Amino acid sequence: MIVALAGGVGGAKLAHGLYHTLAREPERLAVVVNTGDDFDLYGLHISPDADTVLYTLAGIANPETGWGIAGDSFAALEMLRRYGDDAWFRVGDRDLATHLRRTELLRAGRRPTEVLAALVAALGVRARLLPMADEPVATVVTTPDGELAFQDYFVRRGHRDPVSGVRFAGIERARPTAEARAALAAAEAVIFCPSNPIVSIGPILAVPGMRALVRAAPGPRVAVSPIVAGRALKGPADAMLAALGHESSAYAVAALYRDLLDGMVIDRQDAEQAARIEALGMRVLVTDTIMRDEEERRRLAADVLHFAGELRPARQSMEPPT
Ligand code: FO1
Repeated sequence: MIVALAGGVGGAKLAHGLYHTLAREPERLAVVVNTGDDFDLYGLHISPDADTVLYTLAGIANPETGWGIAGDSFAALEMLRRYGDDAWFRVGDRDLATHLRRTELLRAGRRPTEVLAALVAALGVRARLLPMADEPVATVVTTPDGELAFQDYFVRRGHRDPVSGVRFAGIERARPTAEARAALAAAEAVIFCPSNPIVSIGPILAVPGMRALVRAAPGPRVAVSPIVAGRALKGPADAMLAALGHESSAYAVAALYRDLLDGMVIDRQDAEQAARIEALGMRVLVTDTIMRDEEERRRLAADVLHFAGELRPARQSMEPPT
């Protein structure tokens, strides 16, 4: 089993590359997705990061935005506008069906893990997609205007507010699911996708017990930096790292994960950081990490898996004999 930790568009892209690289056995891939971005709108439960990975693996993601469905229409949103709603969150008509179905199944008493599995199966995706927990967790950011719910900060206000703090409401009641535990216990490799380390991977690792499960995974743990040449490829990860007192660099991302990683993948543009990152106690692969098209997703995924394969003997020799 290859376990990927993902949130947001960058995470979905690498998960897609891994899915294709494991083409003959796609069921070997399990993607643990951030649910701290989940929220309720129009009485529906929306799980943006899960849906971004779902649509990307199903081959129906909107290629321009990375989220939402390619070629979707917005008739429902236009009608809501006529009723006076400001319709700040752009839910397409087909996307709306996902939120309707998810909400219906949740109200019928199914666990979020079961609901996501049903959506995955219906769209013909053969990898496992696993919410980080079945309990509700909500990312909240502190800004000069006070605390903001994540989608308010990110979408409604365009992630322009300086962030001085982040918390994950409800995290103390969350637990890794039986499915996530089983996947990590069987992991030949754990891949931290190039997702925001604070608000995408951060909530996953904050689930009580999750870090211990990642640390105990039998295979090597490898992260791909979402920061290239000091900048986030998408979203506010660079500004957020800086505002929270970190460097905005691949090194800072490696330092945040240092107790969990065997290897770090950084872009050629950051090659000069390799020695500093290795001094944190992990190996470094320098390669092209920017995924402009599907070919680049597959190539990066293959590089990452090959690198993990090289780290496997070192990791296994660290395991106590059973
Ligand atoms: N992101 C936006 O920037 N604007 C939107 O209107 C928006 C709508 C949206 C609808 C469904 C969905 O699954 C995701 C959507 N996203 C939108 C993306 C999303 O909320 C963020 O990218 C993530 O939460 C950050 O990982």
